Amino acid sequence: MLRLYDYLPSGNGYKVRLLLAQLAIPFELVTLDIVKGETRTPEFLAKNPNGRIPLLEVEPGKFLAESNAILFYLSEGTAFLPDDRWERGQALQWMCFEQYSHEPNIATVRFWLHSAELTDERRAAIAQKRTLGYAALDVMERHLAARRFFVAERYTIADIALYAYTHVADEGGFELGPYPAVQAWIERVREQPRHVPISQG
Ligand SMILES: N[C@@H](CCC(=O)N[C@@H](CS)C(=O)NCC(=O)O)C(=O)O
Repeated sequence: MLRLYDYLPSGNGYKVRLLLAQLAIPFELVTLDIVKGETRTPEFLAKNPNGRIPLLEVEPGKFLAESNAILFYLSEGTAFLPDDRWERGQALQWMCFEQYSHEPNIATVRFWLHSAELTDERRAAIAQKRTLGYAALDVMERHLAARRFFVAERYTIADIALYAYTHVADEGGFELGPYPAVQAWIERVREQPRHVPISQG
């Protein structure tokens, strides 16, 4: 059985939990507390030298890190990953956008405000991250203004990757009021079969 190393408030981890639920793939969940440094122990670093969750153990001793790589791996051959070469390229484009322009800003501010210590250095960095986070939301709003989903007009792993931190952006102080197309898309994602919330606790 697949084993997922995860931290339940994590949106990166949630992407994987959501896809596994929607594919109806059973898995063993191993939760680690990242705030207590549980992904930085020698035991965990032997599994993922980058010291981060999510981490998927696909078979004993064989590990895959990086949430979007895990989405890509799990969705191969399913309706969540387009077959068409151009649509696949677009899915990867949005997943790279998520990792470079969205997550480092929107997710990081949420983490700092909720789970981590808000040091002076982090407080100073929040203003710039807020500007960049809103810039990412602007890009999403423009793209979704005339579309139902990010790629191929249907729900794919690109939507899962972007939904994870967008739907909890308010927890990082991001106001979604000025983003009606993003809000409508959030609802469409939520209505997909076998949807599960980020935290069921
Ligand atoms: N690019 C990675 C980011 C993973 C990541 O930042 N994980 C965080 C939680 S969301 C983590 O494990 N942090 C613990 C640490 O850095 O010690 C992905 O998409 O999976």
